[in-house]
Amino acid sequence: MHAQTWPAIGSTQAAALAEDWWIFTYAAIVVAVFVWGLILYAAVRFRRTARNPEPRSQKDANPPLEIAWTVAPLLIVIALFVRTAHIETEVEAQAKVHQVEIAVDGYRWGWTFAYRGGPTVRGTAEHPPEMVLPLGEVASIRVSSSDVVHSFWIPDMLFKRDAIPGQVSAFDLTPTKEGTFLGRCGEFCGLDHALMSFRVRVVAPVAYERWRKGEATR
Ligand SMILES: [Cu+2]
Repeated sequence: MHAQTWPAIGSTQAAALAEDWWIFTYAAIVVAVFVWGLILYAAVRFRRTARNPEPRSQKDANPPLEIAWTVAPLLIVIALFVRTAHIETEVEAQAKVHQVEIAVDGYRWGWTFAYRGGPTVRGTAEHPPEMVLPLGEVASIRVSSSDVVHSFWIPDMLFKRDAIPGQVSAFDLTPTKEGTFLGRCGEFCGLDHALMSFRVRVVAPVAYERWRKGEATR
C-alpha cells in the first residue's frame, strides 16, 4: 500500500498493522486540518476592528452545532475502533497447520529457539541467536520465559509479545521479505536487558530446509 523503507514491514501481520497505523494517521491529519482551518477562519473573520469594536458575545448557544461536534468525533472513534478490532483479529489469527513451529524461551540474558522436530538454537548475550524462517510460510512462534518477564520483539515485524514464566503465548508470523532483521527484548528485565538481542533471518524455503538439515547433523 505504501512504499516504506523503515521499518521494513517484513510480514503479512506487520502489513495489516501498518495499514491500521496509516488509517489513524490520515484521520488525524484530516481532523487537524479541519480544526486549524476553523481556528484560522474565526480569528480572521471575528477579529476586533474599527468597524467592529465590541467583543462578540460568548453566550450564544447553537444546539445543532453542539450536537454535530459531539456526534462527529464519536463516529470517528467508533469507526477507528471497529477497524482496529478487525485488523487485530486478523493479526492474532492462527493457522491450523504450520510449516514451522518454534518454542521461544527468554532467559536472563538470551533466547533459545527450539524448532519442533528440528534444531535448538541457544544464544547468549555475547552470541545472540539467529532464528531462520522460510519466506512466505506460516511460522508458529510460542513464547515463554524461564525466569522473569521478557518480551519477544522484532521491530520490522511491528509485533511484540511478552514472554511470561509458566505461560505460553503463541502467535503466527508469515515473513514476506528475505533478509536479516534485528530482534530485541522489549521489556526491561534487569541489568543486561539491552544485550538480549537476536536476529531473524528470512530465506527461501529451499535454503531453510538446507539450513535445518545442516543444523540437525551438527
Ligand atoms: Cu529480557
